[in-house]
Amino acid sequence: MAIASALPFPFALDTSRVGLVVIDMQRDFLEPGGFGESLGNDVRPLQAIVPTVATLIAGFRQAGRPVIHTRECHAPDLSDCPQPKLARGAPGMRIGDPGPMGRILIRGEPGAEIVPELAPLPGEIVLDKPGKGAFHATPLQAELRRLGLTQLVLAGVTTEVCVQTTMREANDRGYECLLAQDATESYFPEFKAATLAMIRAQGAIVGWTAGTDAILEALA
Ligand code: TIU
Repeated sequence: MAIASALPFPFALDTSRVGLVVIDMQRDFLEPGGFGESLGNDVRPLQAIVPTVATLIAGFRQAGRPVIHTRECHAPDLSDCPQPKLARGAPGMRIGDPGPMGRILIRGEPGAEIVPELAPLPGEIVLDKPGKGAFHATPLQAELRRLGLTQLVLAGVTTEVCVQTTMREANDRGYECLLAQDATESYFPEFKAATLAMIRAQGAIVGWTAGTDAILEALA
């Protein structure tokens, strides 16, 4: 079923080969005291998309299509965190430092968990990733092959960092990528707008964008 409203041109959704990838909807990015705020950001705009992301996830579950969740986080001993990444952020609020939601961006800490409204169901794939892209140093590619997916709908945060990086990684690996434009957000509205524009430019150079309602209508 085609999504006629997709940009830059209709997206031919293959309901038997599409899966949803929800990027980093973690407390560390959405709640005060986490990694996102430690980088100097106002986290409130990101909280606003939670209901839309929940609707998108529910639609994929309803259709019996895979939902894959990612979490950006690091091993407790920081062995998977490059030194330059470690050195960024406000001193005392860097990766691995103690915060109100546990050690910042560390696997297993409360802040690294996905927000409760979007909690993965038992059996859904949850990938912990040390980078911005979800393919780097994770089994994502193997999981997509195992599931027989050729198309990915992407959602989550932040649009121009982990979502766009993952979308570019997937596009280079041959996946057709559709970004759910109202189920993603940035700390910088102008960066989100630019990301949507650059994805669609040059005849879908990175992929397509569409609204959650249109995606779910095509999936149903
Ligand atoms: N800082 C920022 O915009 N994003 C990140 O660091 N990670 C994700 O986007 N998940």
